[in-house]
This record gives sequence, C-alpha cells and structure tokens, in this order.
Amino acid sequence: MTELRIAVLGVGMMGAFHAAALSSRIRGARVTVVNDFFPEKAAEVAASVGARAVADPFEAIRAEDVDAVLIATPGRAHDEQVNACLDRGIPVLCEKPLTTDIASSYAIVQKEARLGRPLIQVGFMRRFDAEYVALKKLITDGALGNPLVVHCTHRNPTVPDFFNSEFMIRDSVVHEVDVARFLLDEEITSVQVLKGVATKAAPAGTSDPMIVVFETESGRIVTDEIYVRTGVAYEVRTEVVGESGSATIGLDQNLVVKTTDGRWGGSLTPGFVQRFGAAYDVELQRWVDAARRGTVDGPGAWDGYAAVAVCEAGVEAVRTGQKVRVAMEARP
Ligand code: ISE
Repeated sequence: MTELRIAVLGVGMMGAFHAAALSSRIRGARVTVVNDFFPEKAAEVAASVGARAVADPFEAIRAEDVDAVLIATPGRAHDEQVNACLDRGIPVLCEKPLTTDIASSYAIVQKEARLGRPLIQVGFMRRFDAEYVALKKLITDGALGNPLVVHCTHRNPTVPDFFNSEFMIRDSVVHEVDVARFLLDEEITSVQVLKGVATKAAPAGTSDPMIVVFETESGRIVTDEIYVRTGVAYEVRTEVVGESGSATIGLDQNLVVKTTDGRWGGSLTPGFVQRFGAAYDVELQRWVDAARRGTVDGPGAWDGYAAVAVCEAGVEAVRTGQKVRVAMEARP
C-alpha cells in the first residue's frame, strides 16, 4: 500500500488535531474523508486538509477511497462505528472509550478475535509518551526491582460543569487505568474511591478531588489523585515505587532556576495537547505504519475493554462508597 487513506470521524478538538497531524507531520498517510455531526465543522476541517466532507459516518467508513478510520466522535457513537469498520475489515484507531458499556466492548473483542487479525487500536496515547516509555523500560529492565506501588496524580486546570465524579472516572481516570495495566502488565481487580473535601469550584454533588485506589491481580496497589479544577495547569505525574528504587515522571522538564530572586520555578503545560502532543504524533505514526503492514502496534480492543470494565467498577465505587470488584470475561 502506498499511502494510507484515512477517514476522520468527529472533528472536535481531538479529531481536528489528529486530522491536522495526519496531513502534515505524519508520514505515509492522507486524510481523504472528514465527517462530523456538524456539517460546517466537517467542511471547514476537510477544506483545511484537502479532503471531502461526508454527512453520514457509515458512508465515510465504506468509502472506496478510505483504507482506515480514525474515530474521535463522542463515546456513545463508537460501538456502531467500530463495528462498521470490523464489518469492512479495515483498521481503526478509536479514541477512548472503546464503547460506553462492558457488554458491547466485549462483543467487539470477540468479533475482532473471530476475524483472526487485529484491526483495532484504542487511543491511549500515554503509552507513546517518551517518559512513560522510559518508566516502563526501567521496570522491565529490573532497575527498580519488583514494582510494589504506583502513585498517580492527574490534575486539569479546569473542566466544564458536566464533569461530575462519574465522568471524572470515565474520562480522566481511564488514563491511569491504562497506565497501570501498561506499566505492571497485569489486570486491575478492584476499585475503591475516597471522596474528601471538594474544591469550591466543583458543582454541588461533585467530589473533586478524589483518591482512587486500585488493586491488581498480584495484589499491588495503585493510587490516583484525580483533581480536575485546580485552576493552575495540566499536571500528570506517575511514581513507581519498587523494591530497590523508585522513579517519577511528569515533573515538567522545563524547570528553570531563577537566580535573580533566589527562587526556583518554571512553567507547567496548560493542557493535555501540549503535554502529550509528541505522544499523539508517535501514536498516529505507529498506527499508520502498522496499518500499512496490516497489523496493530499499540493498545488494542482488549485494552479498551479492560479500561471500560475497570471504569464501570470505578463508577459503582463512586456511587456506593464500597470497594468494587472488576468483572471481566476471559480473553478470547
Ligand atoms: C481528557 O478527555 C483526556 O483524555 C485527557 O488526556 C485527560 O487528561 C483529561 O482529564 C480528560 O478530560
């Protein structure tokens, strides 16, 4: 295959960002079709990347000049759209969540397994971030000894009011779910959520921040502080504590020492596009290269399903205040 011809479905912030990357920074790919719920938006992005706009997402998936699909539509649209890609047998990069419920995610895992070749990649971009890759290597090289505890911090400067406690689990904590599985190479078996004093910036009924505690198959503990209305900046940190050492990433490498007033400081990234911009591009390049070889080189349908299953348990933990066991089917 010469160039991978891609349909981008959904051109809100992430879809538009990916479409621009695919038509400028990513090699071996071209956006040929753009679709969005809002036709003007689709037309605008299509014009900016030299593609055509199509009103029906399924027409886009089935178009003759489309070899692969990037899905960045709202989560509720993913199930049908990913299934349509599997029906056509073409590669798909789907932003999280894979789908919005456990049963439909597992059905997709099974359907892809029946097809006998991997077609689905899920957009967990942190796996492509240089710092996470380095941290994973430290673990697999044994530099930290047996990893015992993982501490995560996930802070956003601001979010819209619809970001309630459950949404914080599904939309934000889902990244730490994938990070924990990626770093530790095992499944998460239970979730507990501790709610403390909420910031006055949070709407009534929303617990922000929260501390989420995961347990893994082997009994390791992963903690995650999720705080999405800090009013400060975008801060994503991860510390792995092992038997013979610990390592922390996300400390912002652009720290500078100010000698004039004797204080030190630096700048933090304002949002996830700035913090993970390079990782998104690596993610896309690896997806394009793998799709052209007829395979997938990143988190797949199983990872998407596992994340949905853990988040479902997390949401129940928010509602009940209990430690909730993760219900997962067997891997086909
Ligand atoms: C957002 O949807 C993302 O995926 C970002 O990576 C995450 O940091 C943020 O909290 C989410 O809302």
